[in-house]
Amino acid sequence: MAKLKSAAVRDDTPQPLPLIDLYRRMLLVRECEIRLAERFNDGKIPGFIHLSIGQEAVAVGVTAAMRKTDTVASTHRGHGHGIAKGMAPLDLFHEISGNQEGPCRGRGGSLHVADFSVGMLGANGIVGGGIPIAVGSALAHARLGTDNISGVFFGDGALAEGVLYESMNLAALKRLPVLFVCENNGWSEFSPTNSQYVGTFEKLAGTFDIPYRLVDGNDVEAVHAASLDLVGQMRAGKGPAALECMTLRVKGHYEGDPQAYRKGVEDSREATDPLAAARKKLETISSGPIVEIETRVKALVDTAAQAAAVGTRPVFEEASKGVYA
Ligand SMILES: Cc1ncc(C[n+]2csc(CCOP(=O)(O)OP(=O)(O)O)c2C)c(N)n1
Ligand SMILES: [Mg+2]
Repeated sequence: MAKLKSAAVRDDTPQPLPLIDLYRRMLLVRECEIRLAERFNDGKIPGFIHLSIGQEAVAVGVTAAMRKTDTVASTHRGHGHGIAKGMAPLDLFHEISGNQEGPCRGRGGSLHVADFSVGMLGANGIVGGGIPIAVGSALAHARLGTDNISGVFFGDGALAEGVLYESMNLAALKRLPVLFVCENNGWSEFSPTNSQYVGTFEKLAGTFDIPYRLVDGNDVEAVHAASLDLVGQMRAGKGPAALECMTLRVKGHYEGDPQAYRKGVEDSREATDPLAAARKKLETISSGPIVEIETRVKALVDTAAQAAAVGTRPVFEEASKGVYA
């Protein structure tokens, strides 16, 4: 691999972010998704949406350890990853509404929303589909001689996908700066993941000699601290790393999922709301800034949702424009 450029610390290299800022970012994700659910239930959004409510600490804790020029690839549950990586709520809403103003001109929608301007390489409708994309992006970072890194979010359902193994192998072999982030919520669509996968992510990482960390995925500070640590090592040229975040999918697999399969099933996860937990901790310091932040975030999301509601609808004649290069 190309040698990294000299290790002078760039001034956009993330430092530990205070809890209040992490809370603001989680709230932005949560408010955007609450608004998306409302619009979906009003029939205003084409296709399906998969919400990450309850899992915000993973998206925020990880991306807060990244620069704008670092890249992330995502999953079918990708809105939070995009917002946390720096997408503007208005851009997200336009894209998911299928509007021309979206960063993919409305062609990506919820399942393939991408915004390269902030390093969001895309949500992905294929389980595990983002993983090799992140490895390719890490290869590009290395070939260009930068110390940018690449991250990929995937669910525990992707642990049963062969593409993960090939990607981890290649990243380890070439010492590529990829952070493999498993969002372990115990569910793979409508089935408990333990009915589909016999191993563990820890053992898998060990197979490829990839350093592995396990964190409480509902504790944003824990996710952030572990991510800063691993990303720092990756920037120093130490190759890929693996982070497993234990979390809870609060809602159904998709918005509107009746969840009959979940009835009477004891969820193995504690129902800890990452936002409530962060807020409780912040309140012990001072409650003034919290309320101010909540008011500002809600106003921002409201304004964005209203603007996207009157966005430009696609024109049929242009359907194939921008699709072929
Ligand atoms: C290759 C592939 N197989 C099956 C599906 C159908 N499918 C959609 S989501 C999902 C499970 C996802 O579980 P996980 O990866 O843990 O993510 P979570 O939904 O829990 O966030 C499946 C099997 C798919 N989209 N792609
Ligand atoms: Mg899952």
